[in-house]
Amino acid sequence: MTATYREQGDIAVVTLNNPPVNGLGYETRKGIVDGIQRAIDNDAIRAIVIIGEGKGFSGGADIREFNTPKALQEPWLQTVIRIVEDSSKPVIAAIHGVAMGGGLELALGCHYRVAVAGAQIALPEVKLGILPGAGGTQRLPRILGLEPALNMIISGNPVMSDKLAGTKLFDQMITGDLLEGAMTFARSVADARPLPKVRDIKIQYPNADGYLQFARNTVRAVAGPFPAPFKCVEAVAAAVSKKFDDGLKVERDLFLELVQTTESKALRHAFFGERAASKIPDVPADTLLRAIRSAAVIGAGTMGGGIAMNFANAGIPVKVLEAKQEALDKGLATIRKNYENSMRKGKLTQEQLDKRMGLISGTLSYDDIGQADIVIEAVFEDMGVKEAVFNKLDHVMKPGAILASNTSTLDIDKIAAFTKRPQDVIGTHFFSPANVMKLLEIVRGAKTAKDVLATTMALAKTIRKTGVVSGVCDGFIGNRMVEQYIRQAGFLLEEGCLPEQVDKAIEKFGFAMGPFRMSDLAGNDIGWYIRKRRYVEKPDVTYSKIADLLCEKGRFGQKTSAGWYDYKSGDRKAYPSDEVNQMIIAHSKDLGIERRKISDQEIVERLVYALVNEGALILDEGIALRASDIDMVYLTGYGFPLFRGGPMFYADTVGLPNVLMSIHRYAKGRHPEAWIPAPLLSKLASAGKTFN
Ligand code: 3H9
Repeated sequence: MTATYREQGDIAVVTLNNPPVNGLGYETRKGIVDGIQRAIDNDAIRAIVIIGEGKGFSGGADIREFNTPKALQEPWLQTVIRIVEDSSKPVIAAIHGVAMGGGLELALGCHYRVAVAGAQIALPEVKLGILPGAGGTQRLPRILGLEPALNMIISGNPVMSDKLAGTKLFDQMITGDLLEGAMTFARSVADARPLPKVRDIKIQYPNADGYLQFARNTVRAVAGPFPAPFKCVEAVAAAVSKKFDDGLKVERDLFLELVQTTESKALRHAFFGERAASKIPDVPADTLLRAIRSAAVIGAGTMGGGIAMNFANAGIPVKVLEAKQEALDKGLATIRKNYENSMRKGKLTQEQLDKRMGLISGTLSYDDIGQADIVIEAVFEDMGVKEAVFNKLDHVMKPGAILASNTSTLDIDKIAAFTKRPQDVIGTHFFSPANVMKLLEIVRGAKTAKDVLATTMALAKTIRKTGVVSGVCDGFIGNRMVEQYIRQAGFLLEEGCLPEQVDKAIEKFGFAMGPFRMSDLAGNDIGWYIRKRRYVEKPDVTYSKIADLLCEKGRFGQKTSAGWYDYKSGDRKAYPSDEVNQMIIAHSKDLGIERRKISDQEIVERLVYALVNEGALILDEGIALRASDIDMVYLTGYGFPLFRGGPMFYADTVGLPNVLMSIHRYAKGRHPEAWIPAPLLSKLASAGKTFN
């Protein structure tokens, strides 16, 4: 049973018991209704307490049920709450841990609410692309007031119960045992009539219309492609202007509309995708972890410094090793400068800065790092250099230390073979800037021990990253796919596009930055270096040589004030470059290509479907464990638009047969070799299935 009923003297206790977060799924909703009915039917019962088992009161509607018939199966949440509110005996919500979404809405339907300190109170629906659909937009403004309620609903952010003590939301704060306190409170109100109902409270707010108009304008400016925030304002406006039941109807209609939107489905996909990514089928959840109490980073460059900051931010002492004092000093100074920038922006206090800098120390000697629980190398991307580092690490690191490489493309198994302890070697591929970007690709070598993998996954959470496991292949998940994307971007230039057109088209699709602006930011020389190695190893792979010509001119991007675009000093804005555009046109001519006008749709499809097709190969080969892992890589590391849910989810929404048809069409173009449909894509498309 996911909601149980019991009687303790004259009080009935309905306990929500639907792990992990007491989601209000069909069975639980039914259990609540049954419990209320039994309590009403028993004359000996004077009041009813609803309480949550485990972590909290309730995390809200069971989002796994959304878009399934169960979600709307009666009693749906609005019905449950009406039954609670109409109960002839007082119902008291006893809150701890979390009361979120439908959980808070249920509590708002109760006649009284008591809580312990430290509970997270929120209506976070907007973060899932929906709005509170069980009275939250109507009741919260009544009980908390228009402004604080609207802020909570639009932001979705939790407020701690102690902060809300003293508002009408809580009738009593309980210290000590919650159930005991709630029952004592229940007895104290058992005979009070009439029963207080939040629905009966009048919203008092002078010039509410003016305030709501201000809210609409603000939300419109910041919500981007997401429809939910604006609809939240509309629902709250109905609470102000309409009778309670009419307001509920407005809320319900808007909820049902939003729950069907692709934006909401994408957000829910990302929510579950993030949690799914931490589960590795052959690594049990109770695997004993290695303790990570100290860390070391080899290399104080941009990457090494950013990685070290992650440890310091999480309170873990970290030693940074460099070969030369000058480089070490420079690296540590950059770290300090980054923290000072955060402090200037008000994100960090002086005390926090001092504490974090106090956790970071520099060294020139490998002997100093031997006792670290984990060491991450972030040295130059060259197998010879890696070999030297791992030989050294094998020699100095204590037994059981995790030896990690931040390589973005090199073979982790080869790196592991430089040591006598390949089971302790793993890839931790951070994304630049490493102290900011959410993604951490965790590369599992053939011999990586399960506890090393589980510990590294847990570490990702500690340092607030989204950890995604990748198998070993050239480029792992993210860069292997992006290579196909960049490859298409190059072909598009040869066939008729200019960098600005490609960037604008894909940015309009929702990418944070197009491929050419991105490449200018990262440094075109990095790709050049990788291509020189890659295409020697794979001479059959076709690619546009324009990027090489660009680098031969020394146009490495923002750092040289010239790349695919021109840059002015002190300004990161990209200005189209006549020189580059002429070079592109001349290159097409040299290749005998008659340039043509290419539509934005073709640009977007070629870039995105190139990702999808490679993603399908990666999935089929088992490099990624699940399609949503690939989506998480792209959402958290490559600026793929969140409202589209990641490349694989996006392909699902377009329809795999449609994606396949386009791939066949592009295969008739100049580069059929780049458009060989992945067998998994063909298989799923013909079976009418999806990746996710
Ligand atoms: C709603 O209520 C709509 C109503 O207004 C109207 C209805 C008509 N359902 O985050 P964690 C799972 S919309 C199902 O790692 P934490 C999660 O997938 C809902 N499952 O834990 C994971 O499963 P697994 C509004 C859920 O302690 C496990 O719980 N509510 C739900 O760090 C642990 O999750 C929200 O948006 C759910 N509602 O944080 C709340 N929530 O172990 C969303 C979680 O299999 N949830 N799971 O991977 C949260 O913000 C956090 O999960 C919470 C716990 C703070 C509750």
